[in-house]
Amino acid sequence: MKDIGILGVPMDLGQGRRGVDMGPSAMRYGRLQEVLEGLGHRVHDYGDVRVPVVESLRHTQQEPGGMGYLEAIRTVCLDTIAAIDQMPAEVFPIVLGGDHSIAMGSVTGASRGERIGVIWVDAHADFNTPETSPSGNIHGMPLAHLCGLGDPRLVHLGRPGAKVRPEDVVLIGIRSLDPGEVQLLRERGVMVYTMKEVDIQGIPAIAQQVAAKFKGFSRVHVSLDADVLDPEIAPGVGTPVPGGLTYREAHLLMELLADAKIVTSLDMVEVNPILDIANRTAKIMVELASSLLGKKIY
Ligand code: 5AB
Ligand code: MN
Ligand code: MN
Ligand code: MN
Repeated sequence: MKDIGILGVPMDLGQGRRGVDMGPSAMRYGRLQEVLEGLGHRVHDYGDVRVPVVESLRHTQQEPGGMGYLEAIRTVCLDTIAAIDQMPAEVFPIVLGGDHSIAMGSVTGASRGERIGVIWVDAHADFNTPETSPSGNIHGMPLAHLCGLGDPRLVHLGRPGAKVRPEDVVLIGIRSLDPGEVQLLRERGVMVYTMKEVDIQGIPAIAQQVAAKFKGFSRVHVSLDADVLDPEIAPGVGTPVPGGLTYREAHLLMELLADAKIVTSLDMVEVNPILDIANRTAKIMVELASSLLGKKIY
């Protein structure tokens, strides 16, 4: 039994598509709290971090997405850190996005100032810096900034310096990388399981390597981007890429991570209900959270 804290961060400033700000509502509507309580956990919902409405910021920039929203994103991430700090230290935070730029706040908050392992489950590596980014969208940059690369205003969030060591990061499900990301990931020695690796090795072997890597870590965070799933089963995302995890691969990964008992925090991001079909994507995310948090069928 765990104490779980749910926190919504309805952020849509890190990319150009409206609708991802409704992700927290969609996952709550998908009965996240009830499902986790059904597993025997104690769950408290801490509500949402306030995110400025994009129309209210239009004076800073015309185009949606992009670096013009950096200050606003920075403030939301700082508020996310503060909200997690309000949770007792033993609480397992589940942070609901919003686009993936929220992870600069959620991972920093969840680390509680300690060394933290990060399992980034995503079609993308989100390892761009403002210099390498082809789009300028900050949701493609959070992992690089957590590792200390990029714009200092996003690197030194909350406390100075990088929050994550590149060697403490594992990427799973990757199938879309920009050239600058490939170079940075290689340079920094980040462990990358592309979809090719998922196909060749299978989820069990990958989960076993991940569990071995993070054995003994006091903090391990899973950052789950809905677009890691195949768009056929999870259409409600802004940046779909074909050839993603199947329903069972995603569940098996969560089930094996649950068995390994290493994970101490989670975020679920990039669910866009406007692009979804009858809340299917949010529902799958809720089910995946339940697998990660110990759902047993037998
Ligand atoms: B997501 C792209 N690499 O930087 C970029 O959904 C896509 O949080 C980023 O993983 C996708 O714009 C960000 C082309
Ligand atoms: Mn992402
Ligand atoms: Mn993604
Ligand atoms: Mn996306």
